[in-house]
Amino acid sequence: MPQPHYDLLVKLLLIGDSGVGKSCLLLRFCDDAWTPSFITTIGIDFKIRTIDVDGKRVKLQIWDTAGQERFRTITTAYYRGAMGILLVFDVTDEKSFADIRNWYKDVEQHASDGVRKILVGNKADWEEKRVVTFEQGKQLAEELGMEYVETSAKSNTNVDEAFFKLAQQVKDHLVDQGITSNAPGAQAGNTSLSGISARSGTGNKGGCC
Ligand SMILES: Nc1nc2c(ncn2[C@@H]2O[C@H](COP(=O)(O)OP(=O)(O)OP(=O)(O)O)[C@@H](O)[C@H]2O)c(=O)[nH]1
Ligand SMILES: [Mg+2]
Repeated sequence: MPQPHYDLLVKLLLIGDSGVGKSCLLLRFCDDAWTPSFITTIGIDFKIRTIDVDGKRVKLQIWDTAGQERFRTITTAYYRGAMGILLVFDVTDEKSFADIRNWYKDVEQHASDGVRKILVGNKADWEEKRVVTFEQGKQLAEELGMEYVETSAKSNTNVDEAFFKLAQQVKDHLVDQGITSNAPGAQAGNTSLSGISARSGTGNKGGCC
């Protein structure tokens, strides 16, 4: 069997209200690209990027969900397989910030126990429209037991940091469980995390980078 080009496969999930910039964050992280046009995600999409974490090749399979309510049944089906979740709001949109509590409840209800989470306040470049302060974001993150990162997909600020921080947390958790590799051909019994499947899945659409 050919050797896989990674040590760990890590599945991440982007959730949050429609329009907060989830797809733009993923486009920036995987393709270093930006688009000002808003093409709402239909159902679910994914991209891939392999990064280095503490000398390990970590293949990130990042699922980008539709924020629109009408896709909720499809999107929540993907929570269970996620090892890390980015809860995203828009710092210029008060409602998207208030809705984080609902997204958090959805995570508690549908995601696996060992899942790692990070709160992301996006569109930090848009200072004149900002309605949520950094302190408010940080406070909510602390209350919900997460780290807080402010990003801008537009100006490419802290986008890598957000994904790297979460990947690091997931990797540390896997290593704590004694899982140093979950690539195909890794030792049997060394492939799952507290009910979180660490195996590769296939998307129904989407591209890779
Ligand atoms: N100023 C600014 N605009 C952004 C930023 N990120 C995204 N946008 C804009 O916000 C709009 C929505 O971005 P998307 O990434 O499509 O939003 P989404 O969260 O994926 O939305 P759904 O797919 O409907 O859930 C687009 O017009 C983007 O150009 C950012 O960092 N700064
Ligand atoms: Mg989208």
